[in-house]
Amino acid sequence: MIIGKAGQEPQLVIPVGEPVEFTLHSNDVIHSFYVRDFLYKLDVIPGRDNRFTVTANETGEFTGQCAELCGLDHALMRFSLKVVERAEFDAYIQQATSGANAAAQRP
Ligand SMILES: [Cu+2]
Repeated sequence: MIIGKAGQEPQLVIPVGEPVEFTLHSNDVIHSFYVRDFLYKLDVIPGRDNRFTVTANETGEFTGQCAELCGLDHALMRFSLKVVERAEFDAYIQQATSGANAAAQRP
C-alpha cells in the first residue's frame, strides 16, 4: 500500500495505455473522486465501494480533487494523478514498495 505524507499533496501514479481499476471507499462522509482532464467523477459513499476503470491515453500530470462539499477540510482534498510509461511505473512501484518493506521491518 502506498500512503501519502503529511504536508505533501498525494499523488497517484498509473501506467499509460493500460486499464487501471479504481476502488473508491469512504470511512466517513460522501466525497467525490474527480479528475478534470478525465471529464469524469464518481461519488465515494460510506458503506458502498464504487469502482471504475480508466485507460489513460497520454502521459502527463493531472490535477484531481474531491468534488463534493464533504466538510471543513474539503478545500484540502486535492491530489495529482501522474500517467507514466510502463518502465517508469515499474520503477515507481519498485521504489515505493521497497520503502514500505524497509519501514515494515523497522522495530
Ligand atoms: Cu470534499
